[in-house]
Amino acid sequence: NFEYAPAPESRELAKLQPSYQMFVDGRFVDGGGAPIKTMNPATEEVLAEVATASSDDVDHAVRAARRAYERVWGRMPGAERGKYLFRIARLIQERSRELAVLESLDNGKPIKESRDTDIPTAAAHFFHHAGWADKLDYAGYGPDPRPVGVAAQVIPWNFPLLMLAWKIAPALACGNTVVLKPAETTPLTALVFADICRQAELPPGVVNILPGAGDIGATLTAHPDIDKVAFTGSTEVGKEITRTLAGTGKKLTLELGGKAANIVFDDAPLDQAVEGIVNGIFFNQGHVCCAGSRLLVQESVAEELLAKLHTRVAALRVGDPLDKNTDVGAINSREQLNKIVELSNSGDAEGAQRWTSPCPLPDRGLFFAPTVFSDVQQSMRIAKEEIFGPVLSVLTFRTPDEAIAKANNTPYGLSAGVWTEKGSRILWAAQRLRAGVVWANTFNRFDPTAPFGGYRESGFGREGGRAGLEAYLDV
Ligand code: TXE
Repeated sequence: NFEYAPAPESRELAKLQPSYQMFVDGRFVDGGGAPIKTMNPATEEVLAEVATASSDDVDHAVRAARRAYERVWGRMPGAERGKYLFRIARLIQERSRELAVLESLDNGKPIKESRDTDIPTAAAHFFHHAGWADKLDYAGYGPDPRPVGVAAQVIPWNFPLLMLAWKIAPALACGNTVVLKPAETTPLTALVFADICRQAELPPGVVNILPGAGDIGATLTAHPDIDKVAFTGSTEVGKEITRTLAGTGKKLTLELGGKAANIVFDDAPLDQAVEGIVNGIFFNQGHVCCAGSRLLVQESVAEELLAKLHTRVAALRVGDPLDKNTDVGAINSREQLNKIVELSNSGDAEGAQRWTSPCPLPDRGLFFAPTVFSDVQQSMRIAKEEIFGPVLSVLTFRTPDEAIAKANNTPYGLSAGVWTEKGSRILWAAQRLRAGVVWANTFNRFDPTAPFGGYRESGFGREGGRAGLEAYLDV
């Protein structure tokens, strides 16, 4: 183990405030709920106190969003809305350093990921959707598509600003107004985003940000004056929201859990595949709905691949999220760490072979060493359940048909990866894999032009690109 203390200048770079208010109707206000303390998972120290909403605040925010929709935003010409979105995109870029440091402090993710992925991709989503705002007639959903109205959006803690961008950018481009609830452990960048909306002079009520726990998410999504609900989070809560909304006529899209297969065929370039496997499961500590958490490798190359994988994973640097050289940061919460520990222990109990990276870990904070389980059977919990941590389960197959059968043997259907030199095999596999996203010879690539979303218990609806607009339009 090694001693670890975060660099003191990080708080300045993140412009960290001792307390944060919520954002309703264009103003920062105190909430009626009990304030929550958000912490730095790398040290378990409190970062800031954050106001939370009460049920009355939810009602107030939904009314503000309704007024803004009816009086201003829903009637504004698309070209005008687009200008606001472009402005927001540029402000995210201008404040990217502050946002990246704040995201890494609040979430625990490595700074190189928040700097190179989360924040730039969030800006890219606003740029992309700014371009749609005056071209909705060309979206392919018929002439003169209308906005849906007021959207309730609930997001998780794994990509706090990026999930916000995936939700808010298309909603606003299509003329809807929103009330968004960030996750209770990562509310900070959403509140900086609120400040960006203020800086962009977005009309009051178009975007409202209400921090709070799950009960506020439930109150918000069930509010009678909400027209559309967009949720990213656990499959369990997704099912609960589906039951609550049944019969209400509200539009719903869900982006839930996954247990993606990353399939390596015997003709794959193995060194390249190793990089993709590592990125697939250790990116963002494995807190990724589309993480390549099941490695399916063809038997004839399994031994060679596993040896290469161990060497590569042993070289990953785990620790200080604000160190530019860190590859794997902190686990976001103690609750999540406990879940990872519990599921990993079930792997031992069910007879899988655990290999743990020999990397040193910081002496405090929430960390989990990169772990690879081999000899995994399909019946084991670590092959079936979403671990949402830096833990890879390795299974083998003999024939391509067996690979597809094993990959599809899951109630989820969000993503999959295929590693092969044969183009025809990529197309063959993509046709058969029941996954909303199939990556070929790469993994975890995100682009605002590409629709993202799942099948089955991974949810429904798409985010990104032309397909993502459908959720926010009435045709
Ligand atoms: O999710 P929750 P949690 C998976 C992952 C993880 C597990 C639990 O396996 O280990 O879920 O994570 C809000 N009505 N994913 O407990 O509870 C909540 O406040 C409305 C995969 O963090 O689903 C937060 O804002 N909202 C996933 C958001 O829902 C409710 C990302 C997500 O929290 C609510 C996160 C309710 N009844 C976890 N209850 C992915 N798809 O990437 C809670 N919330």
